[in-house]
Amino acid sequence: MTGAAAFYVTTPIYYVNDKPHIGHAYTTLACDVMARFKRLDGFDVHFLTGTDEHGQKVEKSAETAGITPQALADINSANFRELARRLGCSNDDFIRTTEERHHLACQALWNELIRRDEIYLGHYEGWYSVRDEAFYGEDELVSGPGGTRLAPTGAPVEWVKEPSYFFRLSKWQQKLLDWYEANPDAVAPASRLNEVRSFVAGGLQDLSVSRTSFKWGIPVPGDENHIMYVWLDALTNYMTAVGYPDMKGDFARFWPEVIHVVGKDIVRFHAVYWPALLMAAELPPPRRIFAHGWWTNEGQKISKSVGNVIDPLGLIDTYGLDQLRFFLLREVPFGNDGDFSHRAMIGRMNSELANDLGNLAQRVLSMIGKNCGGKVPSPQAERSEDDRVMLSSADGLLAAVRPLIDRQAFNEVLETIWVVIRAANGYVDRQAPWALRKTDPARMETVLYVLAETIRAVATLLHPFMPSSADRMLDQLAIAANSRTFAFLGEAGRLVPGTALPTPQGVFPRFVEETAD
Ligand code: ME8
Repeated sequence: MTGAAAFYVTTPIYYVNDKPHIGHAYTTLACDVMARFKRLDGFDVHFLTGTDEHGQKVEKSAETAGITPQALADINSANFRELARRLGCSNDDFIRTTEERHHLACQALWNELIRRDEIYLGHYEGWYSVRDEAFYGEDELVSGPGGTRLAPTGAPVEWVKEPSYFFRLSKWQQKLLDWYEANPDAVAPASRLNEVRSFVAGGLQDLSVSRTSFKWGIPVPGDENHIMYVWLDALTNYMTAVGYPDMKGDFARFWPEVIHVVGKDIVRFHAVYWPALLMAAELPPPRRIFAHGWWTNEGQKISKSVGNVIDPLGLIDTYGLDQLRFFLLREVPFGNDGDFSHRAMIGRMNSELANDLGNLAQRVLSMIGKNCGGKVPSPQAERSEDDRVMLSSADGLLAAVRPLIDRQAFNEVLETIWVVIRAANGYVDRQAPWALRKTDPARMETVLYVLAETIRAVATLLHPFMPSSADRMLDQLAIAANSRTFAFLGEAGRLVPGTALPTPQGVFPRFVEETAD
């Protein structure tokens, strides 16, 4: 279409056995920030999220709830779709694995693997965890209470014995090791790459890819007693959504320029099984898989049984959407584990949003309102060293943050922007434009112009993280809706002196905790 470079970003598709929580919101938000950033940077973007609706786990949950798996899937899929909307996500598509387009894609991939003799019929006997929807080797199990056996994740396992189709995963061991070697950025962060690499180097068994002991899934073409292993089904969604098995159109446009963002719990499926399946079908593996860390709640593992699941919608109601988006990506380096606490949330809101950014915008814009007749100030041609340093650090932001976004270093992007915000507050204090008003009004206009330009750069680059707050800041600078992309940063989109500005309004109020009387 446009000739712009393609960028495809995906979230995991979430199981519909449960309601969405903060962990799901986190992954989806991170992908939204990337999608928005790349769109503003001129890329041809496709952003996908959705739901994983098949498998034994969903079948069992539906049974417990006394409804059909399809009914359970309909209810919970709608919850995940609504979550993405409430999070302000800009996803281009929302896939459900119960859709016809997905059945077609899975069956096409299956047939292709059969045709290439990458799948064969055998017999599976071993351990399976329904909660993880994963097979485990004897040597991977850990002992649980009362001498029971558990999966390494702590999930219960059961002994399964049934006919099964197998994917020749073992055959791809060296090819995978070669792929990691040749593409050192394909699996990130490095700690996850090492984990995956040593798993593969330790030897791979063929992977059981069909089940006969339950029904809720996509039938194996030509052998309908079997349904496809839910992970084979689920992983294929990333191709379904760009039109596979049609290899022209969106597939040609976006594949393999894709980054799969996942939690660290499912890195093996994405960084071992998925590239092997693709290579076996002679399709290129994804460009990158990034596995982020795990959130705990006030220091405790989040779990339904503990009853400490955090509802992201409740957090939006309490703190505001942009505040939540900011906090989650600011608080911990993406890739590390993080702890959610109300104290930390309020701390970030008050120090960084209200004090640093809110105050900067508020005091600069209200000085412009009062002292420049509510118009963009007119700078003098002559600039001091302090002016030049300030403006060039604002102008240099895009180049500084681009490589950080490409490494999914969201907290570093925000820190880089905050360095400029803090510098701008220091510049205001040093230049004291309120004093210049009397002594040197022309100089005051220059200082306020430099600051207005700095706010423009900061708001434009914060847009992917906090879209509506950034828009409100850009509204206050009277910047046209179509002049807010990164192409307008710096000289290309300088504010025009004399442009009338609306009355300034605070964007980031302090959060005041209600005290119990
Ligand atoms: O695994 N902290 O779905 P799922 C951070 N259907 N992220 C968390 C989290 C936490 N405490 N809890 C969940 C599945 N997540 C499969 C995926 S993809 C082809 C199939 C996030 O509903 C994180 O992204 O169990 C994790 O990988 C995902 O939710 C698991 O979602």
